[in-house]
Amino acid sequence: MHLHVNAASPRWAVRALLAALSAALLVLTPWSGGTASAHGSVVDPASRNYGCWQRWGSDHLNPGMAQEDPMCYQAWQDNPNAMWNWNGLYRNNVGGNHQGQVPNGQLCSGGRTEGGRYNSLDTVGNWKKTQVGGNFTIRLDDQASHGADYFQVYVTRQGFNPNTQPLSWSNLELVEETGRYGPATTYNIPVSVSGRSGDHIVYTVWQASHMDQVYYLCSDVTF
Ligand SMILES: [Cu+2]
Repeated sequence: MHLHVNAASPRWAVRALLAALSAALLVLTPWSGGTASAHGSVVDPASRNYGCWQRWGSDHLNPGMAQEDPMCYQAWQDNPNAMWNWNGLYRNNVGGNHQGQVPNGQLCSGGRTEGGRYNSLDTVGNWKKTQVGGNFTIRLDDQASHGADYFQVYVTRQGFNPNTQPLSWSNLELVEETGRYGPATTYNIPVSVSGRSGDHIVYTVWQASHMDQVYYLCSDVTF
């Protein structure tokens, strides 16, 4: 009987070492999804964390990021997993109550979802922006082909300054609500807005169809 203890100890040590190694690999290895945990995000105009992953994912230890792209820099400092898991910014079981589940000032982190992994995306500042016209198309990649019950697209009101003001629901105007999209790996959502110039935030709510899973995605744009 006492042999069990002696025999088990080295095995546990090996298992612990292997677990530590694979955890380290998970943290160190950039990945774009394609696994069982794949979900999705708005890739154009890029969501905040997708953009930071796209620009810096292969070079995220570059100290030049602090100067060149300070908002991404603070995001990587806060939690690199916000970028490695760029496709995982969702809440489950929202019951359609988006404004109740996602408080003002926390819209870009989906209400500090996933244990706070995405909190850095709420940081107010000069995020890199994508140039768009009054008519543009949102492209959303859905690696797991969840489908959509609907998409709601909001744009900040003219006069709101995304570089200095935290984002609240009252700053947003609903400009598009779609019908159902069948499961696919990419969705295109045409949007038409008027009366906008300068810097804005496009806020996309993706109600997935496979279950009650909702994605809350901030994209920084300049009209
Ligand atoms: Cu998913």
